[in-house]
Amino acid sequence: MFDGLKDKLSSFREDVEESTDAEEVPEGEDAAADAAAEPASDSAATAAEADSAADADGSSADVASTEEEADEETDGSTEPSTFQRAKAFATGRIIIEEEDLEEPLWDLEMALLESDVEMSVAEQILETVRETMLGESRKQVETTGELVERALHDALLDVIAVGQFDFEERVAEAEKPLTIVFTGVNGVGKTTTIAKLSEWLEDRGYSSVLANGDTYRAGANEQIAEHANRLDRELISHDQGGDPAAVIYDGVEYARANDVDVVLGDTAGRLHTSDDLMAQLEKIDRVVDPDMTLFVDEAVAGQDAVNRAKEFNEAAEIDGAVLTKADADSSGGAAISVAYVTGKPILFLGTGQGYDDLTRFDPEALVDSLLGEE
Ligand SMILES: Nc1nc2c(ncn2[C@@H]2O[C@H](COP(=O)(O)OP(=O)(O)OP(=O)(O)O)[C@@H](O)[C@H]2O)c(=O)[nH]1
Ligand SMILES: [Mg+2]
Repeated sequence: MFDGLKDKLSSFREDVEESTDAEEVPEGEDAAADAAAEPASDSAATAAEADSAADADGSSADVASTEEEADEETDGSTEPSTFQRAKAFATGRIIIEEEDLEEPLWDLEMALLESDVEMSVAEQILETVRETMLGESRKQVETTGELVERALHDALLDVIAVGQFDFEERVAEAEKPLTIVFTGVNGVGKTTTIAKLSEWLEDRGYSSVLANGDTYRAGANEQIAEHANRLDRELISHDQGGDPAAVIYDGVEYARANDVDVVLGDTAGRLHTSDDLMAQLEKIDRVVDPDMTLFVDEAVAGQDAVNRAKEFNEAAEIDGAVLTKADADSSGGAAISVAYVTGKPILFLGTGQGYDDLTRFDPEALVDSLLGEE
């Protein structure tokens, strides 16, 4: 999952390390040359100065004076503390200039865009990375690699975690029945997600009923009935051509009468531009007033999925999103962008065709995996 993006983020880390290393060597040599050229009464001290300047990042004067103090303090003692701390400070000290970042940041932006990260999201990530790296560049004893890692971690988490809430807690606290309606374009995995979520709820002790608001597509009743049979769930459906709002309403009535916790309302695939079908969604909203409307799309659709999430949210407000087929997605662009662009969280990832292939979306875990070693 998201392997392409993982590789690109790891190249960014290498790029920054390389470009700052390249910076440090000539600066160190310059400083050493300067130090050597200085008139000095004690040539040994000058050599030490030059050495430590070459080790560090060009700030020869500071380092040398710290080292001299340190030498005095450590004389006759096994305590390495001050000198070693000073040395760690000198070598761990990172000065990252804007120009060191220019090229790696440009490459990072290209990599994000190639991975289908939405433009405004990529820009936001870049801004956070730049601010973190320049603003705190003088932080002690942190290697360039660690600094890049932290900058990327914070930048990604900032955009990915927008609007996150704990879905399970929301279900636990909601007045029952809780009604959830699923929307999205054709074939993205709405019906499959409903079946998976019904199983997910069952595993956590919540009963659910399926209501087939897809009265549009031929074969939709049969398809969802197969899931209901396999999972042994009740299905409420009307004939093809019926009113989807009426079906979901009946689902809610059934749940009330039978103490069922959650109503999962399916709908036909539609484009946000199909006026008739969008009017149906409005009617569902009016008649049923669902507690949650979840937008479903495929992670593999990348930028298209991001645009559709935005358009659906504008046409008929959503509360969250489910990204399916994440198992087949290497770009990760939709997973990174949807929450930032819509202001609504991704709640689940579909990770396969089995009923158990539904994973709670955890922004922190996603960032860790994107920045992971393997
Ligand atoms: N690999 C993979 N396939 C999935 C996933 N979710 C759904 N699918 C497959 O995607 C196809 C379409 O799924 P459906 O659930 O029928 O999609 P839909 O949105 O209900 O489609 P319409 O009702 O026609 O709009 C099926 O073959 C599913 O098995 C997923 O997370 N991973
Ligand atoms: Mg369907």
